[in-house]
Amino acid sequence: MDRRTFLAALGALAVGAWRRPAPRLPFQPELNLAGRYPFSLPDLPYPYEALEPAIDAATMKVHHQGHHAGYVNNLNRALEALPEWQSESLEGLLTKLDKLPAAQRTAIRNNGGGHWNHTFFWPLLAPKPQEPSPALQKRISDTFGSWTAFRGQLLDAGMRVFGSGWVWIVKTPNDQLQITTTPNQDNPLMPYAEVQGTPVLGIDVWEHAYYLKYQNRRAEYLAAVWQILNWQKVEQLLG
Ligand code: MN3
Repeated sequence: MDRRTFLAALGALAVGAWRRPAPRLPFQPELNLAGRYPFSLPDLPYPYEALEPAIDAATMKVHHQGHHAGYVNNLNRALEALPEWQSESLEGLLTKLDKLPAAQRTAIRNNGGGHWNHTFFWPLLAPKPQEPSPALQKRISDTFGSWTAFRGQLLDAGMRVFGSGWVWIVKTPNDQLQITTTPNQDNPLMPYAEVQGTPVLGIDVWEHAYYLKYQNRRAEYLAAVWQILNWQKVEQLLG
């Protein structure tokens, strides 16, 4: 090896050692909703009664102050034991769940998912009914056949969730829109999700989201939620 080849090889080695590859993720979520540890309960973007009659004030209050607050507290408790993970964003934690210590993984999956999902959900509901813009209607119709077909597919998917879970519209890493569902507090950011990607719409279909007003009538709840979806927010998330 002559001196020039040797120096080039040495240089390559040094560059290789210096540029440590970043951990590989399935995708980079284009959202940073919830900040970092210690996480806190965000205010609702409207008063508890603002979504009546579709969703009653009593349901909104217990859902926010009871359920959502519980996820935040339990998430913080799980992270107390993991100082090396406390600087991660919530999206970072959820996309890397499989890298977390097994002892805290389930708590962070359930409660981190719960905090993220509800923080995402609240602004997707609008106190004043909204018409989707022509551009959004076209984008949705191009993917799902028509606006009416899309409504049918979304609400059917919500009805088919067995037990507790969520129905989503996801923008996949290759920019396709897809309807998908997750059990419990899982979401499409997680490595366990059937369809991974950036959510642009999510609807809570846990009984706690509707039982006080609708009891077991999930179809009525979903039809009411459809009336108050914040299409401007969806369009903004679609980018
Ligand atoms: Mn909920």
